[in-house]
Order: sequence, then C-alpha cells, then structure tokens
Amino acid sequence: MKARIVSLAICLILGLCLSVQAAQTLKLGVVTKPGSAQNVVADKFKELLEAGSNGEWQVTVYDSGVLGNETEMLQQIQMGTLQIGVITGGPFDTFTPIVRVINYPFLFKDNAQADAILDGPLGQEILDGLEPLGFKGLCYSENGFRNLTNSKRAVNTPEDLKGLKIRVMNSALHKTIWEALGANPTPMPWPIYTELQQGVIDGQENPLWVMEVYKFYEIQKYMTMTRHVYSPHIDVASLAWWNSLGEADKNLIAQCMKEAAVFQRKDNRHKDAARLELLRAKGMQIMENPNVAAFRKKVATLSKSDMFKDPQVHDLLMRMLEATK
Ligand code: EAX
Repeated sequence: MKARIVSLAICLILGLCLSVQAAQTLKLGVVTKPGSAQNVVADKFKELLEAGSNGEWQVTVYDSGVLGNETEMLQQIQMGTLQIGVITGGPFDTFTPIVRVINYPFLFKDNAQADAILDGPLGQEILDGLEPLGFKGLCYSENGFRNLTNSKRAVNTPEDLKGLKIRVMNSALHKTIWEALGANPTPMPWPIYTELQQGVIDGQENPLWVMEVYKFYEIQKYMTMTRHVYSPHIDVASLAWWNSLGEADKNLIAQCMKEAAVFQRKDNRHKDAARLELLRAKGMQIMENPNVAAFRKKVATLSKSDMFKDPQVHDLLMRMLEATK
C-alpha cells in the first residue's frame, strides 16, 4: 500500500515536472495601447496559439511601448531577448532599405490589392530579405491607409502644407516623402500626443483608428484623406529564436500569426466607416476629396531618388510598381 502511494506520488511529481517543462513562453511586444491595430493582432495571436497548443505555449503581450519604441523592440528581436513583435513597416527602414518598397507612396490601389501583393511572392521576397538582419518575417497585418491631420488649417493641395511641422515615423523614406510634398517633417518615435498638444509639431499622419484610439480629435482640428501610404505591420520573430524551434512549433506559430493577421485586417477595415463618423461628430473637419493627383505628382520621381539607389531594392520596386499598376 505504502509502496503504491509512493510510486503514485513519484508519478505525479514527474508528470508535473514534464508539464512544466512542456509549457513554453514567448514575449510579444507592441508599441501601442489596448484597442490599437497592433494589439488586436497580438491578442488574437495569443488566443490562437495558447488554444492551438493546448496550453503548451504561453504568450505574454507587452503593450504601450513598455519594452521601448518600435526601433528598440526591433533591436531586442535581433538579439533574441524579445521573440515576436507586431511592428509598423516604417521603422524597419533604419535596418534595411528593402521595406521602403512596401511603404512607397500611392502604391496600392485598395485593400484587396494590398492583400494580394503582400500575401503573394513579392510580399514574401521582402519578408525573406529581413533574414540576413536576424528577423524572421512571418506575415503582414495592417495599420491601414494613412491620412494627414493637423491643428492649423484645411489641407487640400500640397501648397497648403507649406510650413506645417509634421511628425513622421522613424523612416528616411517617410521623411523624404513629406519633404517632397512640401511640408516640414520631423521623425519621432511613437507616441506623440504630448508633442501635438504642446505644438512641438502641427500635424501627423496615421490611419483612422489612431485618431480614435489616441483621441487626436481633441487636438487636431483638420483631417485630409490623403491615403498617401498603405501602412502594413510586419509580424516578425527573432531569427535566432525561430531557428531553435522544432518544425511543429514553427508551423503552428506561423499559422496562428497568419490567422491573427487576416482576422485583424478584416476587423480594422470593417470599423472604418464608423470611425469617420465618430471623428466628424467629435468636431474634426474632414477633407474627403483632396487633390490627390497634385500630391501624387510631387512624389512622382521618388523611385529615382537616393532612397532606392540600392540596385536590388530598385529592381524590386520596379517589379512592385508594375504589379500594382
Ligand atoms: O500605430 O508610429 C506610427 O505612426 C505608427 O503608425 C504608430 O505605431 C501607430
């Protein structure tokens, strides 16, 4: 009897040890706060992976930039101290010019085209291009089409941008775009509410959800639907960590992230009409039909600029422009 109790106890302890060993944890970082596009991806991924692995994987989401800004999180991902990030495409720019191709102005006509290209071979080529930097690009979710807001005046044409101090992401391409358009761009990491409120900057550009979640309607009177850049997130893992995983885990994690991304893109788009109404109700003056042709003209020769002087990146851009014509 005693022997049976002892062996039962040993089995229990062993079982516990095994299950503790089996539970693996991963950290996922986003710079934004709950309710944001990045957080929707992160939360969905956590839900799918924890359920899909029967609890063998535990995901801890670090949001609101507690791990640092997007550039800093990318550095942590390179080092392997952070396993996964849902990171806006823009800040990748300081690591490699290849991502400029998907941040190119007026590239995608609409959501369907963005999905088709990013989920296809061209999108994959860019994800693969991140590997030499220590990133495993898993897939794309979205911030969405970016629009301009500012506190000074109604903007309908590039001329209206003169002298406006616009915050841009930490990206040489975004800075170059806004210089070409005729504004006064300053790169700054997220978040930027205080800088807008104090007038350090007059305006910024982001998709509609940002104006709602971050309450920019309180401090930005004017919005122009420029849709100048489609802004993807790159859902990215640390390559060193990725290479340490077995095939089954790799497949499961990649599949859960893809599913989370598809879910989030749909969710984000579905909410846009209501957001526009809300922003209007909050008192924003919204220019829905600015002179987009004039904005496009200002950036028409960007493909020939220094931003794309790397021959490989230039070649990829040419193929991307052809595919999105
Ligand atoms: O998602 O820095 C930016 O403008 C990003 O779009 C920000 O993370 C909001």
